[in-house]
Amino acid sequence: MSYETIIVEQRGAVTLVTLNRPKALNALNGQVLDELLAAMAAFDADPAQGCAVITGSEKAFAAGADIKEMQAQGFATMYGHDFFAGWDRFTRTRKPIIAAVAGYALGGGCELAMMCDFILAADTANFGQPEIKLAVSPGMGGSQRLARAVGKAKAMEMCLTGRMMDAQEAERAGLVSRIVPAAELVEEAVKTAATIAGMAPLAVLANKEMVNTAFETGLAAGVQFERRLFHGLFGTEDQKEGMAAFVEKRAGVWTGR
Ligand code: CO8
Repeated sequence: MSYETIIVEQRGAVTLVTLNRPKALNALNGQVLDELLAAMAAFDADPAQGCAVITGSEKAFAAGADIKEMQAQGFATMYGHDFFAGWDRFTRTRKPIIAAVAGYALGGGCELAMMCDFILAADTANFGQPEIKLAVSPGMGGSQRLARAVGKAKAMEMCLTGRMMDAQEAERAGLVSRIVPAAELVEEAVKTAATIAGMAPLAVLANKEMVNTAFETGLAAGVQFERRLFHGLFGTEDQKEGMAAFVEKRAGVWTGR
């Protein structure tokens, strides 16, 4: 499939998706959503692909949902069409997705980064939920995911004032996993994704699913869920191979079964 607002490349077992609306600082409109959903569905369905990276430009990961597209909308169309509900499908991608963020990740851009499984930030990254300045609010999960990621105080201040958080503050607050120099961001993200793609595929799915469950459930139920998935992995060929390879001091060779 050919895309107009994103560029999709395969680097070995890594799918690299670059948001590509430079004139609008990668603002997320309906076409970006449709194309990202199609790209993620193809990625998830391709057994040769193990991990994805989503990135933007040096200046902007994405400067938000497309304000020009939303400007004329009213309650009836927004509510009637459940505007932005499509993004929930993005979060149901089963294989891991890394957000590689340089420059602005604002509004929907910050929300998209937080919908990915973790964020690698360039030292130039700036995160924010400035929707209140437009007399609206986050609408793609930002108030919920930011509060879970950085806690109430910072999330509340950012949503109420629109203040941006730079990469250093974001790392201290736990919003991003690591900061890397901007010039190395995509290369480092692809390298990290390749490491993940080199793991046993069912173990990758299980690890992603159990960490995500931590945000959906209480501790006892989450621990139980983890243990059951852990037990389940002992039904895979790759568990036998992984433990045999350790004992025999060699690298494991995965079948995905
Ligand atoms: N939507 C549409 N176009 C945008 C957006 C955007 N979010 N951001 C930037 N652009 C466009 C600008 O309009 C401009 O276009 P043009 O050249 O045609 O005038 C171009 O990108 C370049 O932008 P600037 O000239 O403003 O570039 P600067 O370097 O001066 O500033 C900023 C960069 C600070 C990032 C600035 O562009 C900015 O503040 N952008 C808007 C940030 C923002 O408010 N984002 C939140 C949007 S709302 C949202 O994401 C979720 C809403 C949830 C609604 C819930 C509904 C259910």
